[in-house]
Amino acid sequence: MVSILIIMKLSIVSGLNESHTSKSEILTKFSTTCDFLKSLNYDGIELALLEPEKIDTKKINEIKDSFDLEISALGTGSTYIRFGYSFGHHEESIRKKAIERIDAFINFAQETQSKVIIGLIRGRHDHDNTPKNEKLNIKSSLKKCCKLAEDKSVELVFEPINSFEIDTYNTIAESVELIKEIGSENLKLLVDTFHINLEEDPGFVWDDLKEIAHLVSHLHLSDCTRRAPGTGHFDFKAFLNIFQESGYKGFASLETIMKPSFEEVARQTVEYLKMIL
Ligand code: LER
Ligand code: MN
Repeated sequence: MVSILIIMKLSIVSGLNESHTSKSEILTKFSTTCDFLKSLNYDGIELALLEPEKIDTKKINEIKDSFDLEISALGTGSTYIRFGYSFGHHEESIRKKAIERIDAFINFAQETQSKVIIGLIRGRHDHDNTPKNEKLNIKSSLKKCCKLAEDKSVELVFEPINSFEIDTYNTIAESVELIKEIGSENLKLLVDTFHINLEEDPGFVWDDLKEIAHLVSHLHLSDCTRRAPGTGHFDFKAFLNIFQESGYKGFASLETIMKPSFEEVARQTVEYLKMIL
């Protein structure tokens, strides 16, 4: 099947509200969302989850396969936002919880042929920690997660996130250095246009992206306003062409404020990307 974008596969982030609804409601929501995305010729769906173990992966696979869709990646940031568990926390018990939660995501990813995003789960500087120690904790937690991912042949994708949201690994360069230092085949990079716009030097970013494109295995798209592509000034044509030219095989996944609605963002973005590509 040819992707709607021709140059790469497209997905969009959606939740399933699995912590607060029944198993059957989760599946209904997934099925309805897949049906809608298929009608727009999307190639996949990125799931932002909190408790993946509550979801029946066998049924999820049946549904996604019936629509010929992939689960492009799993967002894990709610683990930090809702539970407060993080890789960098000064308490070992909290770091252990964060790693256990990532293990649950790795299991889900293994069963559904997906990838696990490592973003906000790094956590923020806390009063009882030093920035140096926090980074050491993040590295050691990440190494443990890489081992879990290697054992299950799942890829982790590490996301540089802007410094308004998180205190460590805000830039692509710092993240690439970390990925190289850890040296796991199962640890790759995720680049998000929203964070690029805030953190990267506009004079060098296109050349820098060309240099690291081979390390990238997932992309997040949103404009500089965090709304749908085309609502701001980010150059999506230049960005996506860099990856296409580098032989990128992964997804470009829409991660925006879903206003005026999820459906409108999904629709408008397809129209916009088709127009510029
Ligand atoms: C997660 O993918 C991300 O981009 C963060 O900015 C979420 O707040
Ligand atoms: Mn992102």
